[in-house]
Amino acid sequence: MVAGKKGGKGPTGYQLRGNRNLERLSRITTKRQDEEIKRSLKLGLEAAPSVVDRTISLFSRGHQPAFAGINTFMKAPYCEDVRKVKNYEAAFVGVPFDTATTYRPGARFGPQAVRRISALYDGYSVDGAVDIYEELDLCDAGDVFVIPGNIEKTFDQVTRAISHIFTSGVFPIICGGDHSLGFPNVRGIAPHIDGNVGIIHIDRHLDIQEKDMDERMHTTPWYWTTHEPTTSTHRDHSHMHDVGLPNCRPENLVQMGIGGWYGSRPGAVVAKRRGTSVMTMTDITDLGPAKAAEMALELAWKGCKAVYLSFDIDSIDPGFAPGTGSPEPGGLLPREALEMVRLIAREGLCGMEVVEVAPPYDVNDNTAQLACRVMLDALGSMCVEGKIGHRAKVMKK
Ligand SMILES: [Mn+2]
Repeated sequence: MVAGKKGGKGPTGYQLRGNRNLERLSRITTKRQDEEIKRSLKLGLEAAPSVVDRTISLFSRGHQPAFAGINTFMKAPYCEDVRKVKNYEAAFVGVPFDTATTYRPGARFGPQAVRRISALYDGYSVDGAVDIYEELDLCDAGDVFVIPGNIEKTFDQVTRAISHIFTSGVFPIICGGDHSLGFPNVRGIAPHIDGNVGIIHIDRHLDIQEKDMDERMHTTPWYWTTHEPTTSTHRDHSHMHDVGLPNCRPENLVQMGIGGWYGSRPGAVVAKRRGTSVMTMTDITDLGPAKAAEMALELAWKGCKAVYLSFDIDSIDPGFAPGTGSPEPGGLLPREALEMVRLIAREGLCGMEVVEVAPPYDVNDNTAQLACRVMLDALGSMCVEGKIGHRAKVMKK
């Protein structure tokens, strides 16, 4: 029994997870924290004599205070020379692009908002029994140079950038930007995977129509990502070449949380024709988040070598996540969304994106904070399962 010495065992015999987790966390080294203190004192100078805690520096150079300092994601090192990204295990990368929104814009400010609120966190989670700060070499790779007003050039920039990170052996945590980015993001990863790639897409919207107002928009990523051969019987699009990435099969695209009254008409035809798995919000409430995640994993992983997670923040009810471009009431509760993300990430991911955070409509940074949590919960879950990071190296016997 790995229980804590005293606490956590009730009369019912139920062992509190919290106490079990405290035990696990106590065995993780504090190497990074110790290094940060040394570095802060070296770069930030010694504190005034009246400050009793001598680990505090004069100028803030580490995580504390959370409201101070220059924010990268989680105050991770800024990998300014992106050729050195290979020195890390995971990289946050911003894609500040919202030209492909069809209702209200603003998601170009998503990465900055997520960075800002991420300063609240230090990577330590009792519920998750994980210390990302110690267990994962994380950096902030900065933003991709997007071309405002030009969707196609931006797609090319994004694919090349994500491909650079992925082929450097680094897990990409992509922060949008609008959902059109799903296509160039996956295009940066899937060609480097020797086998099929499943996609778990959590969203209120299908986002699988061919075009929207004559262009590829944030309503179209999965049309261009999932493969449809020209042998298909349909002839209702102008191009006669294959569509999509050859190793992204529509049967491995699981679309979770779909519903509401906005923009589904054209995408529904494509989803039906290609045979994607459409799990409505009602399906999720019927199944419960755990069962829904289990089913999504089964469908996405079937015959695949890897799975990619695409999380649209508008999948969470706008009561909690108002800062988004196309809000749709009746979505997931934050607790449900985060539980599903943790369960999905547990099996490992080849990359992830969180998109559609539009800070101009946000309240108290709630939406940006939820986006940050989706990233952290996915990373934490993968660390615990040994899918990412170096847990074995930092666990004391
Ligand atoms: Mn959406």
